[in-house]
Amino acid sequence: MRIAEEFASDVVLIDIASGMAKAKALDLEDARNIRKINYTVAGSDDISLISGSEIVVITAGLTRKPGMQREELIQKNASIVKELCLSIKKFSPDAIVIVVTNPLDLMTRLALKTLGFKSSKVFGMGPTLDASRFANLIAERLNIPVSEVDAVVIGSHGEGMMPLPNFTTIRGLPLEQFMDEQKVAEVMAGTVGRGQEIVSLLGSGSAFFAPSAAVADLVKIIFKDQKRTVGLSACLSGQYQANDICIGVPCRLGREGIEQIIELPLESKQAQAFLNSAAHLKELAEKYL
Ligand code: 2OP
Repeated sequence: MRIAEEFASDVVLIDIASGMAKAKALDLEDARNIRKINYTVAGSDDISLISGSEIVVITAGLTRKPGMQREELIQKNASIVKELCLSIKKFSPDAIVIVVTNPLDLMTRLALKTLGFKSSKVFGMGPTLDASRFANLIAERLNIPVSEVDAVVIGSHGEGMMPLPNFTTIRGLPLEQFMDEQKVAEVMAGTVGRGQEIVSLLGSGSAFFAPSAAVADLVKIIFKDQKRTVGLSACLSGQYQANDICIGVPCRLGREGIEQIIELPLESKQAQAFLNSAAHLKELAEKYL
């Protein structure tokens, strides 16, 4: 809905559950008169409808149940993502593909390998959401407008997530000037645990409003060629001393996808934590994918 409203563009929803995507498409189009926007949304279980898409967002897959880690979804979601990517390759070979399915970094790597597209055109939405959560918790704690916070999160979209207080600023000033170490540690932990907090409260399913805002923002950056720097799960080839894994890093994004991976000068403890997170992802990828 966010994408259709913002671009008044053609959106196609695909779901394997026959009727589900069609129902949502009808419901979304029923809102057009009230919203006074002439978008079109089609819904189907026939994936050939994505033919010629410029951007494909993969959200299909199981979500966590309370108490589960994202990585426990690996095998089931891998078969779903793989099958989808074979269809995307066939019907939309020029698309930019944004992966949302968990475990995010591993599914992004699997999508990239199955699609065989350039690594600049296949990436995961995760760190964008994580940074928004970090900013939200900081703003709440300091009682300031959330728009004044510029937050940075890297690492895996999982337990290896790394909110970076030393690269996070408020009106241009480092976070540490506004909070003591203890409070910084609390908002960092709150950020890492936010997805799980929502999963536990919901009881079934996982967060969707903030993830949808993050996806819509990425789509906007691409369509408008804004070249903004955002956190993405990108496939690394030497950056941050990591190879052949997808993991959260700041990227400049534009019409052609990732234009540049930004290498932050991490503190040595952070660099080590990042490498540990990357090594853990690689181990899982080699074991299961
Ligand atoms: C989250 O963090 C679903 O992984 C997603 O909420």
